[in-house]
Amino acid sequence: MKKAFITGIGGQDGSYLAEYLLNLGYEVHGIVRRNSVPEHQQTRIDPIRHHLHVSYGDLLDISGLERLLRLIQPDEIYNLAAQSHVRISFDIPHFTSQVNALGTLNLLEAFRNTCPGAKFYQASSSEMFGNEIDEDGYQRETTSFKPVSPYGCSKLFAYNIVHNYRNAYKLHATNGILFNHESPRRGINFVTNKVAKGAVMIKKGQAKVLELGNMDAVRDWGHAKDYVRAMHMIINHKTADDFIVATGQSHTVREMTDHVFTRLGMDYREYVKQNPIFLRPEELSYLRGDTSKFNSTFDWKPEYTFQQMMDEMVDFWMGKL
Ligand code: NAP
Ligand code: F7E
Repeated sequence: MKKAFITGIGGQDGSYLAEYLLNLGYEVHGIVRRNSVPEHQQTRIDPIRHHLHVSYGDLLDISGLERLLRLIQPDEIYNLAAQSHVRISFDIPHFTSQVNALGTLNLLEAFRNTCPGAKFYQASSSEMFGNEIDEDGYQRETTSFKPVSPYGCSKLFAYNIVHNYRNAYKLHATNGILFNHESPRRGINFVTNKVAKGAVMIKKGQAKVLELGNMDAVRDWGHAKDYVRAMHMIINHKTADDFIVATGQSHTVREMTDHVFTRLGMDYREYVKQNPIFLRPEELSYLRGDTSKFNSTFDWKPEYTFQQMMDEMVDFWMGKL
């Protein structure tokens, strides 16, 4: 039985990945942070909690990471933990950098010192590209990185240190450069789930308006469930490498909002207002990923279209609220 160790197991991706690996027959371990309100912290993994081995841990606590990895001796390590909200990274840049950058270094050190034969996956991000776009309108593995947020800068450090550890210490350390991916499990302060929940609240008479930031931003949105399958493929590739995972199709925030409100029989222009509080000091305007390298290496097809994914989120809130 293979053993996996997942940081961020209680997050959107961590919960889907844990389910996916359990179904493949893995023994799945993970860490969650100590929280003063523990009853809400593990809701995404509650249904599978009794199949998992969950310990308290923190990317900032290297001694705890070393102790766990020495004990577990995992075959695969997935580093999904992060302060993952881009706008909030402008409010807490030091913390974001410590967790996302130095936290990754801590985990790499623990990996190198305790179980160097394992494989390592780093949750890298399209946010590292900033506003760099190739002439044909896509970002790919060769596009240069010019991040425009503390989050993007912290993720670029992590991406680079993974390369460094791969080359310097001959470790199987990989980067998945994932574009935005969503689901009903997405935090509700990310734009897709905020719009899905907000529109359903208006439909049900529980709210009157929805306040958003920049509706002209363009994103390449896929489904988290599809993307965790990609993570497993990347970490198990015969050589450690870096891959873009995206859909290759992009939409504006406005188009996404229009789709959600139209599905609920409403016109978004009657309910959506801009509030500058949701604008960013520097914005990443446009993302569209070229997955040629990934698709020519792996047999991967997304199960969800953009529309199906948004509809699933709307249906989730219709049932829940
Ligand atoms: P998420 O829902 O925010 O989950 C992040 C998880 O990390 C949470 O469970 C969080 O726990 C945990 N965490 C935060 N700080 C930690 C620390 N210091 N030590 C241990 N755990 C910590 O994010 P996600 O959407 O699943 O994304 C997973 C990873 O992929 C992240 O690294 C993210 O930056 C990256 N990524 C995401 C996307 C995307 O579109 N979703 C795209 C590219 C890359 P708490 O609940 O205690 O905060
Ligand atoms: O914003 C705009 C906002 O916060 C998407 C993370 O998973 O993907 C995610 O980062 C767009 C931006 O995601 C609101 O300005 C408008 O242009 O949903 P988001 P993100 O910043 O793209 C990357 C790949 C990651 O790696 C990150 O971890 O939507 N937008 N109005 C808004 N965004 C939010 N959050 N709230 C609004 O009201």
